[in-house]
Amino acid sequence: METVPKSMRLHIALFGRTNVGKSSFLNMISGQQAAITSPIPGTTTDVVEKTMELLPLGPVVFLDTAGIDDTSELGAERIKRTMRVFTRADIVVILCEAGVWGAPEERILSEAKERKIPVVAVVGKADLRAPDAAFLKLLHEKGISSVAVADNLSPARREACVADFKRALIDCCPEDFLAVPPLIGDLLPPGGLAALIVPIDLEAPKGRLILPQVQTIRDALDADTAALVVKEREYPAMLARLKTPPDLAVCDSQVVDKMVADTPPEVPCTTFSILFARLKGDMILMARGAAAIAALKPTDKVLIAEACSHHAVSDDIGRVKIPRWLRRYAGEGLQVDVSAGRDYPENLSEYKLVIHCGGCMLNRREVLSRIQAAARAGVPVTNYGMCISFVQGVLERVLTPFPEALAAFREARQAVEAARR
Ligand SMILES: Nc1nc2c(ncn2[C@@H]2O[C@H](COP(=O)(O)OP(=O)(O)OP(=O)(O)O)[C@@H](O)[C@H]2O)c(=O)[nH]1
Ligand code: SF4
Ligand SMILES: [Mg+2]
Repeated sequence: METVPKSMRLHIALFGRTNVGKSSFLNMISGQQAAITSPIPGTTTDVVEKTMELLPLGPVVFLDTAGIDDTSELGAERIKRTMRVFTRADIVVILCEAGVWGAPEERILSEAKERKIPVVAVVGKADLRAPDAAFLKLLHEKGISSVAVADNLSPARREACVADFKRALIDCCPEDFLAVPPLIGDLLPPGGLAALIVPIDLEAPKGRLILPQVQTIRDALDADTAALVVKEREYPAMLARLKTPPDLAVCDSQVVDKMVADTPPEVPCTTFSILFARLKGDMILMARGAAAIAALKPTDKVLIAEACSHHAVSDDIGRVKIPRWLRRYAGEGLQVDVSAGRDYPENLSEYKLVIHCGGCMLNRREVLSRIQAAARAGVPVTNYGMCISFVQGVLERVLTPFPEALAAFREARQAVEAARR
């Protein structure tokens, strides 16, 4: 289970005051010394991640954070890092002590509420002071289910505590973790065939396929269908060999123009990027966002947001190719900024468009959180794949398997054209 990518795990974030017992709780749940604990407040100084299999929930990752009330010299920076964890939390756990509920707990609760993240309270150090009826009532009134724990329980009591905690997690676990949205299986008839067109270029890792391609193959197999994997050069010859055409063709966005040219018009086709926009993000919003490319002016600013700082190659897609295509489309003066890794700018309002990468290293909530940040600032957002398909003039063709997204794109495109007249 250690091989499950982090992005597919339920992210459970532990928040609370310094010294409240966050790291001790993580160690108790994992049955390991995953994080350092000590009586000195401010022991955890940065986010500690612990992946594990939490049955029956499945693969999860716990995020232990620095105390939210850290007043030390470096406290402000630590709190900033802690607050950033909200962007990738699927469930927020507030660690507190019985009878102690004040500004730090309210801050965590309001941050979670604003982001619509479910909350569970863990009342720690229950051996020193168990939560009384008044405290439990307070939590109940706030709509938070709670579990009382201590770090020195007998194995049987510990088991019972862990079971209570799991039940609380399952009760509030976001729907998409219990029923993961489809990737490709629903687009194929039973026993159907998908042609997956995968370029093997300089950016392709040596000796293996990349995660989105592997996940797509696996999803096709899970749906009792077949996947034919082929490079773009061999694709036409492979099509000619088939007795009946594939039920769906899917390609890497970089060869989308060639795929569309080679695919018979009656065969639906799309890109990996669009499949993942549906799985991870808001496909309709991103389809709408792609129309904003048509409105770009040479003096505008665009943000390219890469979710990880992978090693950039000379003809990098995000840093070189997309800016080149966009400038060709909108004018050479177009300013293109790139953000990489977790440093997603807080102020997005100066941008006319955000173009996000596929986000394969992010979980669904973090992708949605980034999309929402742009939407909140009134900035259209799309992704690499939709942007490339747009500038190549084939976005409508690759959106046809998704009528709602296609309609959203057409509507936004018409609005741009109308505004121009
Ligand atoms: N008696 C008792 N002590 C506990 C319990 N849980 C934690 N402690 C003690 O409380 C102190 C702080 O525990 P940590 O787990 O390091 O607390 P933390 O919230 O991670 O603290 P920071 O990382 O500094 O923010 C340690 O001395 C622990 O041994 C508990 O259930 N009962
Ligand atoms: S799609 Fe985004 S998260 Fe995935 S490798 Fe590329 S930059 Fe990183
Ligand atoms: Mg700690």
